[in-house]
Amino acid sequence: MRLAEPDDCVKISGVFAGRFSRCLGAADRSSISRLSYVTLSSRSALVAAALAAGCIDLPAEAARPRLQTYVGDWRNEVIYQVLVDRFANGDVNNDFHVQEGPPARYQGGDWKGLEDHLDYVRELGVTTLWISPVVRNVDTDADVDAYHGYWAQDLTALNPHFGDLATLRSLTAHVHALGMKIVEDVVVNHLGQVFFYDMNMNGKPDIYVSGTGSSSPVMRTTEFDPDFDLRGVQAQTPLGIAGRAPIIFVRDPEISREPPKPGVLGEARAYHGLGRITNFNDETQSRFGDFPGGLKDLATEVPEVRQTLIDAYLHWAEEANFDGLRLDTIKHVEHEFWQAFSPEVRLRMRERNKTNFFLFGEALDGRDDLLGSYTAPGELDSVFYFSQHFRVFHDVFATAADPAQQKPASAIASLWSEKIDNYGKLPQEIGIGIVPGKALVNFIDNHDRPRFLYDSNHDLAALRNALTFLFTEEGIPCVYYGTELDFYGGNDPANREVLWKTGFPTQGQTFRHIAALSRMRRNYDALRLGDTVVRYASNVTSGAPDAGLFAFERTGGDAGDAYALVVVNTNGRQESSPPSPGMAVGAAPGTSLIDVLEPDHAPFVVNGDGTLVVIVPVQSTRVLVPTDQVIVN
Ligand SMILES: [Ca+2]
Ligand SMILES: [Ca+2]
Ligand SMILES: [Ca+2]
Repeated sequence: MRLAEPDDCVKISGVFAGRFSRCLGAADRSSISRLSYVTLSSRSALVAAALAAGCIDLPAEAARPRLQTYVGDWRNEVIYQVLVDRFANGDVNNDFHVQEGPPARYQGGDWKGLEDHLDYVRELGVTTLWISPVVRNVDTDADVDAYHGYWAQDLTALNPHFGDLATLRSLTAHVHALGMKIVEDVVVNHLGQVFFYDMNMNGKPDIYVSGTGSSSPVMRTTEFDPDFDLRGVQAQTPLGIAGRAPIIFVRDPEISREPPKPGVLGEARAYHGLGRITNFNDETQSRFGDFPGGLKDLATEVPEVRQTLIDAYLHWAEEANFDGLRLDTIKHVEHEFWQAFSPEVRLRMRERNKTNFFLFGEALDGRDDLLGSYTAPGELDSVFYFSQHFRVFHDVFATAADPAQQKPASAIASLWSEKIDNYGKLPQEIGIGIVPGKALVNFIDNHDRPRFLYDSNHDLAALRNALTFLFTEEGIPCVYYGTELDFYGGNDPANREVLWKTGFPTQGQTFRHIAALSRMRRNYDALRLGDTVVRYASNVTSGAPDAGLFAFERTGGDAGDAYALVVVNTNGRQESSPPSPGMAVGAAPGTSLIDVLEPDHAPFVVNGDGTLVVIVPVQSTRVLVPTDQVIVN
């Protein structure tokens, strides 16, 4: 063996060393652990030995993946949102800057950990993973870490806390091998805390206190995160303002706080430079201001910036074989950006043989018309149904214990009736082939909202009822990791619990409930593909037999003759039923319907006049399917 040249050295760590240590004996393991750098030739020998032992699938990890389409109809998918740092720690070699315990610090989870626990995810019945952003971040800012991945610094590098390209490719390859899919989380609105505004022009980042005189309030200004100023953040001298403050990029390699990459992102002209949003209701601030925390707003209208963002994120989709993009903070970016971004992404993925590439966006906003505006022709396939998060999952389900707080079930009908006006009326060209209003991403909670159990004062029955609703309504269900284990954290970061400390149990009631709902949704075309007709929507939450009752049919459309009638009692205090003679339904008179969630219950038979009598126990749901369509498994 020749002596190693520096360039020949390859670090053996992460997935590579982990796989070795599983395959080799104890003596070999200890020698590997001492060996952080080996020569290429000795590495090759180790690889050959491991391949011979059948424990490394090297081509899948090392080679550029051959892209292909894994998804037929996105409504067949169930999305599972994973905060990578919090799900599973599969490789302690990447645990730098980890501080176990405090939820605002890195905890050590990574892609290898997720790959190691795909069986857990699969048992839950979810089919598509949405993972944290993959690119390198500014590691830490003001003693809070970028464990969530939303503080990008270098779009050309992967986040070393999560793994390397081989690890990421290995994860996506394993996901696809199991028949699952995986989407990339993309932020184009801003980067992390990468520069400061040198307001006093002394070349260093300062914090000052001003206005301490008797008549004015005390103001604390940090040059990293000054308030919005439409003129641009201003330099200030004792003589007054002095034009735009210089933008100075920070160089602190220890925490990856360095001039951003690639290209133009390292220049001041790539940013709006107007300071932090202080009023989110101000459209100008919302569009052009820095996100709170000093997340620097990108000048997404500058062609070079726009192209850089498209190229950088598509690169990872191509390198890692992602099946779609979850797009962050879309309402803080101009529509023209999405009109340029979306068609180019679709075309380029199609050129690489991947169609049905899903583009879905996040606007944290209750305005349904605003959400829908991003699904206009030429923009996104879908958005998170945030209006429903507020107006249904919070207002109707999470408040079920209190009739004074709870909104009636008619609020659901009212929201759904807005879909037809607010969302794009045609599938996107070269998109997923589904009208946006029929492919909304439904969710109960996520990493930016208090968990449902926190919001509902730990109302487990309400959670399970909300989950049944999530899995039976039109659209694509999305489950936030930990929901299956009854996590109950409040606002960020309390809602970002470490999952692996639970030991990945799969026998809890909520876990089994979600698994059963996934199976049910898979079994019944109506629940995935059917159109929706609302059959009953109570106006009251108490004081009447029908309090809290809501019923909708799923049938027709791409489901053909498949039929399901979902009858929900949102009420937390009483059973509920429609007034005599029952509710009018679309199933023919005499049709016998089975509750597939309670198949031992006697069938419900449609009356001769087309009405149906159905009593729904407190805070539960009946999913009724014609007897001749029932699938037994
Ligand atoms: Ca780790
Ligand atoms: Ca300064
Ligand atoms: Ca912006």
